[in-house]
Amino acid sequence: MDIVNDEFYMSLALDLAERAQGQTGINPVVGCVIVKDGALAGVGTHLERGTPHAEIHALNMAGTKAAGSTVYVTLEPCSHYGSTPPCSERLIAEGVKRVVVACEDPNPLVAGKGIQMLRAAGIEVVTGILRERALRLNEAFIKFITTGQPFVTLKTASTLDGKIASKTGDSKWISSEESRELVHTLRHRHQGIMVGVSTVIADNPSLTTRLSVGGLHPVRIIVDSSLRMPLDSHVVSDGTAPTWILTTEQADEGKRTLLEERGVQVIPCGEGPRVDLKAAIAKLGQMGISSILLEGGGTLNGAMLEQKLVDRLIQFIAPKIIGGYDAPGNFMFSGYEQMNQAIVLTGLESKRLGDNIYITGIPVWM
Ligand code: AOF
Ligand code: ZN
Repeated sequence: MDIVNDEFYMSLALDLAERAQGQTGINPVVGCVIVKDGALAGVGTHLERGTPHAEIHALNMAGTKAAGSTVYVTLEPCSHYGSTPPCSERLIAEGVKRVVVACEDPNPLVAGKGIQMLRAAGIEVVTGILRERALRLNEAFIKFITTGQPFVTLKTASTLDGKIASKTGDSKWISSEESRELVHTLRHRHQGIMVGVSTVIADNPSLTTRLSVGGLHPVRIIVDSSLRMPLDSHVVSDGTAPTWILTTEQADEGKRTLLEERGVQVIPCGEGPRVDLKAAIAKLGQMGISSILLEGGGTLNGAMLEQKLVDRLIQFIAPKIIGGYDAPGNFMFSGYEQMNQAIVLTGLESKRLGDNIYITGIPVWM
């Protein structure tokens, strides 16, 4: 890569932040690069909630070279006392000359105050360098810190005719190996993974992250209105990751006790007969889940879409046609009458993964 302008160092800071995606909990991912006299002097990334921010690691590495340096940081330096003292204060104390910021911090405790503090101390501050990439990287944090609600990514894999299984229920495999690998990266990067109990009954999935380099398991969140969860399913019995069941006030007390005895957390959401999905999502936010990977089936996907609870959609499309009038589709709901009522996606991105097409976009909710 050629050194042309500020983007050269900011893209490194963004790479550092990107590699930590999934490990900072409800905190943002942030990267920082310090440049002194035209050479790298320090790098840092925020690793885990409750531990030092990116700027602190980079400043510690730069040592006395911090004075008079340019600091590249992917998120506005903080101005508040949280688990750690404000990064802006430290940058001022170190005597840095210039701070280049990709995007502002939407946290109401910061929201421009960090930049103000730096400018008031006579530091030159430039903002908006690679801003779009920085915003995309922290889309879940941005939603969570401003609304208290988790960011929901709906992920699905279907044939060209929109089926997620054959008419007999066979689904192994629709998508390519490359697509299935990417799913594990997505699991690592989300705090929760959500499916319906029908998926557990049909496939007995473990819903864990399996990457050659290891990875973090999301909390397994199962929507199960009438506690049909089999006690011998992997998610109940394998102890690999926490399992939470979303159910209703009508749920059978005896079955609830059996699940709780096995370490499963049972969370009533609404009177019933079905789980109140809006209430469930709000509750998951209160429980500290800031991002959810929704892996369907079709009925849960459809219900989540119908209730406008999806923030991003990712679909893998395989060049296969399976047919079947009753074969399940990826979005099952009663549907709209007019094409102008259709759910529309913006910000489309696509690429090929093996012989699959990966497509992602953001549903526009009106
Ligand atoms: C930065 N650099 O690397 C991060 C920032 O709980 P605390 O004390 O870690 O504070 C978390 C808040 O600090 C978080 O919501 C966001 O506003 C900011 N995160 N800021 O300057 C960093 N991780
Ligand atoms: Zn900070």
